[in-house]
This record gives sequence, structure tokens and C-alpha cells, in this order.
Amino acid sequence: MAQLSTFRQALSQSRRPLILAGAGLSAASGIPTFRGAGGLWRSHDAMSLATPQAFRADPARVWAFYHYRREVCLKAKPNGAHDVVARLSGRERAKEVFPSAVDVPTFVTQNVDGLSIRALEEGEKAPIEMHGSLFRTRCTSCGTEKPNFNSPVSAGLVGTEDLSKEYRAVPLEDLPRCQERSCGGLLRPAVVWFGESIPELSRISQHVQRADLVLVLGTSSTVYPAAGFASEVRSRGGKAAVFNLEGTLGSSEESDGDSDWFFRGPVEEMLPWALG
Ligand code: BV8
Ligand code: ZN
Repeated sequence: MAQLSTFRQALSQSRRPLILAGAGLSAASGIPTFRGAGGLWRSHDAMSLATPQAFRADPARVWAFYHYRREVCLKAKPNGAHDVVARLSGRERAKEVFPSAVDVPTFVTQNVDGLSIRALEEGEKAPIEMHGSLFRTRCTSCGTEKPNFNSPVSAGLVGTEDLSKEYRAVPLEDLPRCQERSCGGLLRPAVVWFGESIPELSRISQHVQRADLVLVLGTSSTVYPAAGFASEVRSRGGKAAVFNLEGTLGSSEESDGDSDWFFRGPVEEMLPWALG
């Protein structure tokens, strides 16, 4: 069909491909997406908990939310879509799919679940985790930021991940605390909350400005600034291919409002098929 052949032609001609992913990339791993039913935790809208204000007001509730998500993600496994993108981050497969590219594609993920990193094999370039990671913490006192895969992230939180149980507020001193020297400060998840700036934005923007093709994988494109990247690539004459279960406004089979190709369906099936 027309769109497949023109898409494959664009793959072969692209010199600077960019890959952008959202929660749809991890859906097949059983990670609830943000919008729709997945966006709720104990009847709270995830968006209302992912803010500095929520953490200041009730750190115990926000930590229970993140502890729950850490435990879900630690039990989850990368799915086929993560694997396809991880292979594209390695020289050999990147050369097959993007023969004209100057380097392996830059991969920017909005996801904080760490699954794209767990899918990597030797020699494959790690993604830019533009919204941070559930598995990094930052001390609110001394600022130390480091990887943290502890399960549980603090003994006090054990049991709060069981949604069948009544919510229990964990005392402040039993929340994750800094272990640096004698700091003991309250830790926070090193994710980017709504209203917080994106630490890697200038690095990402350089790639967006130079990209001639962007593959947009499983994102509702509702969270900025990531939501604006595809139209930015197109405004400079680049092309965008959207892989999503559903279209955005004005989408049809062949393309949705703001893309040159629109592959409707599960990205874990559509992406390997479209790449050939
Ligand atoms: C900032 C970490 C400025 C936390 C997240 C304009 C410009 C700048 C900012 C704004 C702006 N307008 C509004 C804002 C504010 C805000 C924003 O965008 N609000 C929205 C709600 C309107 N943006 C910000 O606050 C950003 N900060 O710009 O700061 C600034 C500058 C200087 C100084 C101070 C401030 C920060 C945003 C980061 C928020 N943090 N995550 C956490 O996770 O707990 S975002 C969060 O949503 C997740 O990371 C998630 O990835 C992300 C986006 O959602 P999606 O990934 O798209 O997931 P969603 O569920 O929505 O969609 C899933 C899609 O997959 C669906 O389309 C579905 O159809 C599809 N799908 C499902 N299954 C599959 C599938 N597709 C294919 N296959 C499948 N199997
Ligand atoms: Zn500290």
C-alpha cells in the first residue's frame, strides 16, 4: 500500500532519524498508560499526584503512588516494541533500516518505567529519558541524585502497593531517606513533574531541530514540550510517522492530522511490520 512504500523510502533516505515514545510503547508490558483507566490510582488522577505541590502537601501519598508504580514496573518485562527500538539503537540494525543516517537514531522516551533501558543489549545507545525515571531518586536536602532499584524503596511503604487494602499514610520518617553521609533528607522520585522544567531539553531540542524524520510511538501527544516535537520536525520540512492504537483528531487510515504516515494498531505489531 502506498503509505508503506513511501514510508520505507523515507527510512532509506533519512540522514537524521529521531524516535519519540510514550506510554503506549510499554502498554504490552502491562504498564497502565497515563490517560484512560491507567491514569487513575486509588481514584486519584495520576496527573494530580505528579506535581511538586502534591509532594509538598502530602509526600506520603505521592510516595505510595510511586512505590506502587516502581513495584509494577520491576515485575514487568520489556515487550517486542522495546526490543525493536533497542535494536535500532545499535549500529548494525540502524544501518539496515537507516542506510543514509549519519549515526544511530536519537531515541527520546517520555516513559519513566525504565523498560527501554532494560531492553538494551551490548553496544546499543541508551534513550534520553526526558521525564526522568522511577528508578532514580533525588534528595530534597543535599540534592544527591542516584539510581535506586530498592524494592521496597523504603520499609515503611511495604503493603501500600496493595490497592485492595485501605490507604495508610506512612509517617515522614519512614519514607525514603537520603543515605549520603549523615544527611537523612527526604528523597523524591527523580522524575519531571508537571510544572517542572525538562533538564535535558536543550540537548533534545538540538536533535529535534536537525531531525528529518521522526517516528512517534504510542503517545497521546498531550504533554508538552514532547507533544510539539513532531510538528516542529515537520515545520522544518521533515516527516513524521505516527504509530498509535487510535488517531488524533482528523485522522484517517492513511494519516492523522499532524503526520505524514499513520500506522493504526499496537506499536509492538505495527512497528516491526512497517520497518520490514
Ligand atoms: C514544562 C513524569 C515548563 C511523572 C510526566 C506548553 C509548553 C510547556 C509546558 C506546557 C505547555 N502546555 C502545558 C504545559 C504544562 C505541562 C503539560 O504539558 N500539561 C499537559 C497536561 C497539558 N507540561 C509540563 O509541565 C512539562 N514541563 O514544560 O515546564 C517550564 C519551563 C521552565 C520552568 C518551569 C517549567 C513537564 C511535563 C512532564 C510531566 N511528567 N511524567 C510521572 O510519570 O509520574 S508526563 C507523563 O505523561 C508520562 O511521562 C507519560 O509518558 C506522559 C505523556 O503521556 P503519554 O506517554 O502520551 O501517555 P498517554 O497515556 O497520554 O497516551 C498513551 C498513548 O498510547 C495513547 O495515545 C494510546 O492510544 C496509545 N497506546 C496505548 N497502547 C498502545 C498505544 N499505541 C500503540 N500501541 C499500543 N499497544
Ligand atoms: Zn541528602
